[in-house]
Amino acid sequence: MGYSTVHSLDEFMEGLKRRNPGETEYHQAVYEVAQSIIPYIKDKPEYRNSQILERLTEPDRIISFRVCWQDDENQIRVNRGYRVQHNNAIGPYKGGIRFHHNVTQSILKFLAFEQTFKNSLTSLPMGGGKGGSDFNPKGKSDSEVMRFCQSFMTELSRHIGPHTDVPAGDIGVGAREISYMFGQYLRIKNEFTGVLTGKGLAFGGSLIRTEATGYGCVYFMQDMLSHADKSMDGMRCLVSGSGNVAQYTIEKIIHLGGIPLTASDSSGFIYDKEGINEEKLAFIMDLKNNRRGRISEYADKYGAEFHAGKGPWAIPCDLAFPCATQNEIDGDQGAMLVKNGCIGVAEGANMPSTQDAIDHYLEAKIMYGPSKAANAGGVAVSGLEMTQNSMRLSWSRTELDERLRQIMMNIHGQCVEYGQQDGWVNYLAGANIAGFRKVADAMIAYGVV
Ligand code: NDP
Ligand code: 2IT
Repeated sequence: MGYSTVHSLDEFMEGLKRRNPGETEYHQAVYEVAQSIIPYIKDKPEYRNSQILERLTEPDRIISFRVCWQDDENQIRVNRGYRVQHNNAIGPYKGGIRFHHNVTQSILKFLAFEQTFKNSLTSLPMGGGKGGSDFNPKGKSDSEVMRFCQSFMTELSRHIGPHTDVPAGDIGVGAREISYMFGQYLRIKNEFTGVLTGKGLAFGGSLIRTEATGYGCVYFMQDMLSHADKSMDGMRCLVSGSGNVAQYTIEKIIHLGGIPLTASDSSGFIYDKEGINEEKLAFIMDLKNNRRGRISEYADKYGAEFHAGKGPWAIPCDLAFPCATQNEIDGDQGAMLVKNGCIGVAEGANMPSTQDAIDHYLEAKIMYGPSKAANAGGVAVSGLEMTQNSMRLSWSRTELDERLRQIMMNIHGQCVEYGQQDGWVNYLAGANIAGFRKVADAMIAYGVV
């Protein structure tokens, strides 16, 4: 059924679910966007008549492939690799690669879909894509990770390129994995190009990329607060995760005078009533980045509380920064945050709040910075890495941090422009509409493609 004949969100979602059976995360991500876009395009025939929402919810292509590798016991292992190339209307496909045992096509489709709107919000010329594998890096040796990455890139290299598709990191893919993949791409193609971002500084990487997602997320919160005549000073902050995004979120909260109280991993969370300071953060960074240890060690070392198996969302706070994974805040936890007085949520992770949790934030009219706006700093600096690679030069740390700051401010401005609703800002609607417009306008200009 064409959208021009569809009248409601429910009808649209029914068709989407029929076309994408069982892909619950993808349904959730599309619903979250469609709830803003369907009312927006209601009286705009240029969008409605071009079936724009149906075209935007059908990925350009999905590549799925076998990844064979040998473990340290010489056993042959088989995983599945993917690249979802969602939309390249405004630039080459761009988005991370995730290695996690729970990766499915549905999860990568939701991430690639979200990435399209996020990348549009950065105002840089990047389309949306995402890739990954159900490979579980936990407990694997460096050699095993290297052999997996080489095998994964052997196939992926056929489908990417600096003008086609430029992957980067995500959960389970950091500096080590990007280096192994970039090295393999070089061997196969004999071309030194900016085909991946998040590279090491010695081979085309950009300063500030490592920090960018976390810093950007706190900058976005700072902008929401200042729009409401408030500041980060003394704010009690809950952070989840303890990987790349969480670490630099905590660092920037400390720099701006906030008090980070928690960090987590998939086994549970630590609650440090004194606040995580620079020294304790250095411990987390060493624990996670060099020793690949568990967050419970923090509790042993600093005498903080450790709570097994759940997120920190029941701890009273002023601000929340979910930085671990999708659906980590359910409806009850979202309600708990609001009840305990939380005034702002900035999402470092992608889709960390369920729709029920979002409904609680919107009903209470707290400042809710959705992931496609709040965590866009990472991909924005990836875009700047692409620019530097094309020019074959490197910008300074100060210059890059200033550009990141400007980009986050610009995203905040776009959200306010399109999300202003009698007396408050619906940042979710603002981000969805602003991200949508640029991609949709490009697609319509291309005709029927
Ligand atoms: P990392 O792999 O560095 O860290 C992930 C963290 O989240 C770890 O602490 C991990 O714990 C925890 N985690 C992962 N899966 C789960 C789970 N199912 N349940 C509970 N905890 C979990 O990844 P990043 O920090 O890079 O990514 C975190 C989030 O930020 C993701 O949603 C990602 O998509 C998003 N993001 C990342 C960007 C980037 O530039 N890296 C950019 C924009 C968004 P454990 O070690 O126990 O698995
Ligand atoms: O979700 C994301 O925006 C990322 N994982 C970063 C993507 C990128 O290309 O830098």
